Amino acid sequence: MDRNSIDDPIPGQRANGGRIVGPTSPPSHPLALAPVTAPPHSVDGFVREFLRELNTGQGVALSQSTVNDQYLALARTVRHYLMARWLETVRHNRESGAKVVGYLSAEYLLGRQLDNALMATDLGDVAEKALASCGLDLATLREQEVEPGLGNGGLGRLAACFIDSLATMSVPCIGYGIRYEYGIFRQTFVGGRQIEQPDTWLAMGGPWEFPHPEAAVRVDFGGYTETYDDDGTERTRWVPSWNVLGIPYNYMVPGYQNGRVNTLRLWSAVATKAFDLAIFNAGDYAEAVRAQTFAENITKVLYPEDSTPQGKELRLQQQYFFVACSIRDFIDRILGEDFDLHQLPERIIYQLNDTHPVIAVPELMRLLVDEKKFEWDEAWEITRRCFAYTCHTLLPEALETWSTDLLGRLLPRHLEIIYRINDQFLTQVRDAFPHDELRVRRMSIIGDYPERSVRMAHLATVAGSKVNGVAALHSQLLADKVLPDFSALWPEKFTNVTNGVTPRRFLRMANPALSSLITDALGPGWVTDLDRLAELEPYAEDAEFRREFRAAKETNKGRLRALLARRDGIDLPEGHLLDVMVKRLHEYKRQSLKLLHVVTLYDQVVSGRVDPETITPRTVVFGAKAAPGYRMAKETIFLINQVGATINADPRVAGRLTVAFPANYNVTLAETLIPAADLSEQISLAGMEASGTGNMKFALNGALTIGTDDGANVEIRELVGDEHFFLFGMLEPEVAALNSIGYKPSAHYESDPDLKSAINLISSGAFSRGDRHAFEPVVSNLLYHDRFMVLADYRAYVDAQARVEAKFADPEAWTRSAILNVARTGFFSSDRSMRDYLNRIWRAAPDR
Ligand code: NBG
Repeated sequence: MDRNSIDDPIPGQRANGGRIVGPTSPPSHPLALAPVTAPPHSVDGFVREFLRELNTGQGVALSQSTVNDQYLALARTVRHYLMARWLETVRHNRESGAKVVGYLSAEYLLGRQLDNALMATDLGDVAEKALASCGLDLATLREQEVEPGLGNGGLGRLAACFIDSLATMSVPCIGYGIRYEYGIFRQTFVGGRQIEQPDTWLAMGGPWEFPHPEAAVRVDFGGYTETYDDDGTERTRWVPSWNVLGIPYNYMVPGYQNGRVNTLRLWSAVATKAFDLAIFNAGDYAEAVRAQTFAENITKVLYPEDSTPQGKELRLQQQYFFVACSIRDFIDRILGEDFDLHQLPERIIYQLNDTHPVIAVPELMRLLVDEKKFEWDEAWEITRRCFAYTCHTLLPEALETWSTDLLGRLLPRHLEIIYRINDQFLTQVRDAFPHDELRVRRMSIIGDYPERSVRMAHLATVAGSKVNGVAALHSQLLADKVLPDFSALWPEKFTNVTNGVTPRRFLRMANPALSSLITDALGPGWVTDLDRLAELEPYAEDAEFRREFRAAKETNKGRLRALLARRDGIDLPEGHLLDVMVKRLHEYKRQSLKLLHVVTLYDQVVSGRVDPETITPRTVVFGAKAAPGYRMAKETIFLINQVGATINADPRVAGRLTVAFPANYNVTLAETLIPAADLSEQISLAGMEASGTGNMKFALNGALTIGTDDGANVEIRELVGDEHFFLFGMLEPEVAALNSIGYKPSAHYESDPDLKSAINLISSGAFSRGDRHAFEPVVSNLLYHDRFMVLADYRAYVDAQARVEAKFADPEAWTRSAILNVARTGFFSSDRSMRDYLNRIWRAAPDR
């Protein structure tokens, strides 16, 4: 694989650290001590900055500018206000020597940046007035921003919430990740089926990023290893066969009105040699640029699988690429040559966000042993203290493995290091559990079946100083069922940190109506101290407050109605129970259970069993992307769309039942959708959803949850109380028991007339213009396979929905419960999650 030769990078560029050659002390000037000052917070000051950006940045006059020019100028203007704080934060970090959290994540689902930056700087009103004085509308400019969708779902969004919280809590943190040129695909529907389109988020300019090509880092791949004599010591070195450059792009991560701006550093791959002039001159243009195309593929596109890795070589390249860059960045550029790496664990803790960055473990070992010439044991001691691992799943198919063939071809030295780590580890296992070779095989980092491969979760668990799950139930199941041998060997290694969400984006910013109601009652402090929401409890008994709370919900429904009309041409009825299920499409999450409920409601009316006048008017909203290669998920989307189209066109249920499935659910849509919801659907099969974080966002915005005893639902219910949560379905031990005796879905179909009738209606062609086979894959999957026990929980679910309707009929009781949901879920702030990580795992502290 001789795509690139091992040349020095572009002349004038230094791969390792990009330090500038020149005088030993950095340039200075008295005026540079305060390098940039924030522009004045006045409307006039803002106008001046904005016009300057428009003129000198975009090169246009206001009168000639396009909306995109105006958006870009506005973004850069707001950026100026953060700049001084950013530079100051970086300087302070360097000088204080405080321990840094290096959050390693292949995904960051950031959401739009403009509003967040306006909120962090408290410039929303100033910007609005300033723009208005120029004849411009902030809301219109805001709509121009394409959100950076550099993640698939919960895992990537969690990373974004965490870095927000760390900045707000003044904890030094660098988020490290990948700058995908194309993020999560844009979903559209054609004939009810999902079509994926590339996400061209950078097409109109990226005003929030700061590229630093001069600080490029070289990353090697391929080749072989050899031993050599190093003054009497035998050492190994890696002789790679090709390489690429990683260019850092920095993004600001502003704390909430606290003067701190942390950094998110995303890496982009380019070729070490732009093209081969000799080949070009000889006339083969395609061949001349091949190396470049090849290198740039590494960060071209985000893999769209959520929770089900495909084991593709390019993905391993992505993973190694970004962690190799990130470790180099910290050791060579931030710490520098003089730093004694024995002290590394005092300066950084790398948090591994799932197994995607785990190849960082052998990479740090390689750096210490091969390059810095540390003894193996010493290097291992340092490495172990520098990493901690978060597991985000319970699905066995989601645990990443890499075939040793592939890994050895791409990273031969890393594979050797992994083997040696494994040898030492298995010796330890044999010492602790003599004569138990079965256990040794189960625990080995190297698996043999179905092919010889590296089990990344095992490597992470062996290397990590701590291993955590993401909700109480998940951490328990992780220790008991996913990694039981490891928790038996190292019980103290395992811990829980329940996920959280940032109250800034998902309450303060997304729900201005409820936010101001809360601020009127409690003052503004809750935004950074969400436990204070508890003080809302007494207001649940206050009729006037309840009225205002309902009014806020109505306002939010109005905003959603306007958005969906504009965005999707969807006409959302008024006065309905707004029932929302938004998350990735996955069988274990059971969108098909929600769908069976919808079909049942419809069936009851059209069959004449129920008088439509007696049912609770309800609008069911779905939002979900399916991985492009996940057939069952895509068939489910098709079914939902066809059922929705039929129901929405049927006069017999008009005004009573509506289904809306806006395409391309993303963070931006979530911000309008979640605050409008009455009912939050969290209906995964118990024991399958590690945590869920949407569930937290809904509760904090005053929706009631209908949910199973799964993931963080368990903790939500414990906190809000049984009367304010609609629990249904089997518990995890019941699921396990049913699995062990053998589950027969068809028995439920036969014994429950409503279920039978609903499934028959789907198979009858009623939703497919008479085509009885249109939904065959979904129907037969439910009847004969049903791995996630949809049919087993159907009856309990439909009954729980009847309880929902009974309660919704009493608006005062419903509102009381909704207020208590808000008041009792302050625990789910990601600030609290970060405190838990700091205390239980990182042993680092805020740096004020
Ligand atoms: C997801 C889980 C969710 C959880 C998020 C964040 C993966 C691998 N896991 O339940 O499915 O909320 O991680 O922890 O994407």
